[in-house]
Amino acid sequence: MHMIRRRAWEIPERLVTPEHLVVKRRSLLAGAAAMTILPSLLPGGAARADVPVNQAFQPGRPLTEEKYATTYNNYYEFNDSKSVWQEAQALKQRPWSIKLDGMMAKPRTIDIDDLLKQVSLEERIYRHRCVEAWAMTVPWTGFPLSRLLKIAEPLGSAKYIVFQTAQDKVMSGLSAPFYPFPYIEGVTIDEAANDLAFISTGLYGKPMPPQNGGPIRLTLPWKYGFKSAKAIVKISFTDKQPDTFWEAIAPSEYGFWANVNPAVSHPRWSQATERLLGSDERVPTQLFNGYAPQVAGLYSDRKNEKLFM
Ligand SMILES: Nc1nc2c(c(=O)[nH]1)N[C@H]1C(S)=C(S)[C@@H](COP(=O)(O)O)O[C@H]1N2
Ligand SMILES: [Mo]
Repeated sequence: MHMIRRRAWEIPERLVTPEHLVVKRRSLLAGAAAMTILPSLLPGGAARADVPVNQAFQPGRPLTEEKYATTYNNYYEFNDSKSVWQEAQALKQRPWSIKLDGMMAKPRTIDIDDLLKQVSLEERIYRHRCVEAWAMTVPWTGFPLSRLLKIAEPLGSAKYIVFQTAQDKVMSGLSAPFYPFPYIEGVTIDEAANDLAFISTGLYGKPMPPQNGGPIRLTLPWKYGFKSAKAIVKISFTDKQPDTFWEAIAPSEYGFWANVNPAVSHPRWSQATERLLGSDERVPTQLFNGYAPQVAGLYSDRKNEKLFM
């Protein structure tokens, strides 16, 4: 049978698989090959609208229910209340372009859909750990940040990649005093090249909801959540460590590295445990959010830096 594979964001909402089928399909595939192309499960034999699930990333925890992950959000451009999802619907997701600049041979602006034509999407289930000690486990659709590095072609002398979030008139929090918008985040080129570093354009098999950072955001699961900038409009390459949003606000509380570590307390609270969204269960926090085997090597030469705050 000829099967048409559509990309997640091209799917009309009515064709998206209901959540209970997605979960069932995942457990069916649990023992299958590392990357699996999914068969049709839609009624009427319609082509499945999905991307391959990368089975290399097993979260070891139940998925957070979608309704919690999409209604409890940090997005200070809107407000600081966690209840931004309704207001965020006003952020237009298309047209959307991303400016690439700084230390690169060909600075340019790319349309998001032109970028997405150059990548293969996959789904990965990652744990997410906010510095405030809540956590979730969700399926992201996207592509490795290393792929974006290849497309952008920074100069060999660039040491950092910097992400900047949109500033749109529908974001009512932008006028709040005190916060140094735009939201800027960055990592080293070595961190960006690590296979865990991900650019996400979807969540739960659907286009990324605006409140979760649609249409395109960063996903760095071994770092506290604030490193994962939402609604990216600019990506720059530089040889200087960038002044990041939260570090500028409170350097002793939210450092540049911000790697998860249960043994290093935030100045105002312990990081030893985390609260799972939905169940409110408290579970132990893990070093690098449980991703130490993949990322600890990135830091072997940086023992004297404040890697964990
Ligand atoms: N632009 C922008 N990106 C952001 C934030 C923000 O306020 N603005 N909050 C960060 C924080 S603190 C966390 S925990 C995650 C939350 O992502 P989620 O709402 O998808 O759970 O987004 C991060 N990215
Ligand atoms: Mo966070």
